[in-house]
Amino acid sequence: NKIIIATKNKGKVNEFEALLAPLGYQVQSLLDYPDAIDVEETGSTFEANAILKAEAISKQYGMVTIADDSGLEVDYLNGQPGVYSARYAGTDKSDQANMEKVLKELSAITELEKRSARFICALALSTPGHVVQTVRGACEGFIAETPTGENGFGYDPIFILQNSNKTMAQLSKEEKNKVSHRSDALKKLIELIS
Ligand code: ITT
Repeated sequence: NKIIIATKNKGKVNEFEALLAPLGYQVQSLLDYPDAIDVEETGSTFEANAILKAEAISKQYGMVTIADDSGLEVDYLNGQPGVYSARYAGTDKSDQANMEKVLKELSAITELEKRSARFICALALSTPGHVVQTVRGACEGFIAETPTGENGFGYDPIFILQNSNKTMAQLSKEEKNKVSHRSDALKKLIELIS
């Protein structure tokens, strides 16, 4: 039961491994396939980009492939950074730089309610026969004023969970996997295929 996760993002790989291994899947990623083609994310939606990545990789290796396109939508920024979350501060910039840009753009907004945001995760499942299915998961919260916490990846240190006073980066791996946009989407995908 081998499955490729079409990502080079180690943070995503760790979460998929923790979620799928107990279900009996052997999880591989593009970190195991250095010759994988580099797919340009030209889509204007999370789903479109997930489909581009999943189809290309399932075609290249003839294997069942899941791709994850995800990001942060900030309401005050009209949904930005959205599909540009990975390259918000520039193509070669770090998670740190991306977070700093979001914090700077919200610096005038002091009320937490007005700093509402959500993480989105679209998953595309592509089988070699070329059937593609997509699902979407979400996780609601607010943008903190400063980064807090060491766990997770990406924008986790500035994302305060709804009904909580913790950032996503203050949750353990297990806690994040109970509430995240990624696990929400994956539950829907597993329901769809079982
Ligand atoms: P792949 O395309 O290889 O999967 P990527 O990191 O470029 O890797 P995306 O294009 O989907 O992935 O960009 C996702 C962006 O959203 C990136 O900046 C992540 O840090 C951020 N992100 C996604 N899921 C996240 C999570 O669970 N916690 C924090 N940030 C997250």
